[in-house]
Amino acid sequence: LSGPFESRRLEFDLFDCEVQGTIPKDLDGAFYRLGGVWCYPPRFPNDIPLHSDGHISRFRIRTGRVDYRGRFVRTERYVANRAAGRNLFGLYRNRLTDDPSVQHLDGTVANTTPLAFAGKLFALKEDGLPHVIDPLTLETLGRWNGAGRFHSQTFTAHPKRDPVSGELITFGYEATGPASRDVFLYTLSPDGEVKREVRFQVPYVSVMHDIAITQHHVIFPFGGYTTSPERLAAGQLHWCWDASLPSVIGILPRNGDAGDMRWFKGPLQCMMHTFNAHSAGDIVTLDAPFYDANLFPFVPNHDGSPPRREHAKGYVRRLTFDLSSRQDSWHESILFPTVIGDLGCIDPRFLSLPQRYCFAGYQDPQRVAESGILTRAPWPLANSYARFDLQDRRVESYFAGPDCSLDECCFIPRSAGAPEGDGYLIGVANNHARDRSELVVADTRNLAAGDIARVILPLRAGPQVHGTWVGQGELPLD
Ligand code: V55
Ligand code: FE
Repeated sequence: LSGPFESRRLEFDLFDCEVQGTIPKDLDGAFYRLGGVWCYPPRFPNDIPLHSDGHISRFRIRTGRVDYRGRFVRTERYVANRAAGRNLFGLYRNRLTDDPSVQHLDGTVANTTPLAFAGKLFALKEDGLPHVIDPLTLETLGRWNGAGRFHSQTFTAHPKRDPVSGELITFGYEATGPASRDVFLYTLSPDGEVKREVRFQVPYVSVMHDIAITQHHVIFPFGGYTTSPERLAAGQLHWCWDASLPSVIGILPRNGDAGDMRWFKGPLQCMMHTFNAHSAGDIVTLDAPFYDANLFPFVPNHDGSPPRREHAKGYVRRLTFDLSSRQDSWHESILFPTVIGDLGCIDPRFLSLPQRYCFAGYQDPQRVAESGILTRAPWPLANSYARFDLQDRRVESYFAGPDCSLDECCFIPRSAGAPEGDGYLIGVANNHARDRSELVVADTRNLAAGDIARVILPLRAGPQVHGTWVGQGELPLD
């Protein structure tokens, strides 16, 4: 990415940022964001953005005032590259393409999701173990392996916290090494101890980026992306897109073992993120923003032909599975005609339970002309956030204003006991005309009215793939 869409290698602190409008006085916590920046240029021109260096940032919000801080994650790769003054690491997840001097080091970039759990802050990336981050200074404290009880070599960027039990359901794929079919699933107790492990194998190796949980099941969707030991040995990119593969969704009872896994199959989609899921008897319902084709313009097709990003459209989809049937298919419907991106969220208090609302960023085609910069972007950037009401089938939306593209939104309940979806929607708007970042705060009671507050940085904030809100008391914030 270059020009208005490039990110910058900055680490900085800002206290008492300029605030336009009013931040609710009782909003007390921190918005953590994680993304990737190329600290040094890639070693090979065909390396992909998923391999850029992890950078974590936070907006600390309290009494209507905001401080910002951003830092690179000190991975082994970052430290080795800093010492060398160049990128010694080769293609994403192909260690055979690294400089031999670093092939024994941890190559993960820790660039995808910040997780607050069991009193700790983690930087996650699905090809390695979590990095523990100091929640105040954002220093990198080390890697986490569950006191030796987490045996997978990898840890997903999308673990799920059960709001009822407080447990974390997490997993690693390619758990025993690159291109392996092994997946290890874990349950962590609310205080962070590894309590349960289930090992199974997938029908084919694919990006298993996200899961969904219900009170009774864990759901594993994947499809299209694949790899092989042969690709790696040939010095190729880890991932390709093979349109001849099926979509696969595994469903495992939360108290089950590998033998209890049911594999469902369907026509190929690009199944990256999920919104939520719930179980009612034998019926499992999954809501997810799946795309109809490869969404990554940088992942080549299996036959070497270039990806065709324009074919990938995301929608709010509902998939239902009948576990009492012996069939291995599901029923699917598109709930709204709105084309969305797959970065979104739900009210976290309803994870694993029936939920009414889903939030997602999307590009409102009616307002693209207003935000002329978006027509020049390499893929459809969001200019709006939508709140989808799955019960009344209504959509409300927030528009970020001309010249702004939006990073992923994050929902904050108005209070602990507020109704579902009642609260604030926050996210970073990239103001391309002013070459700066603005944290926007909108009230879900009136998204169409625009934001109630905008936190103005004088330059661009650190990058974001995913973000998380951490309330006062969940982590030592000060
Ligand atoms: C995604 C992001 C990743 C990754 C795999 O958004 C999938 C999807 C930023 O890293 O490694
Ligand atoms: Fe993700």
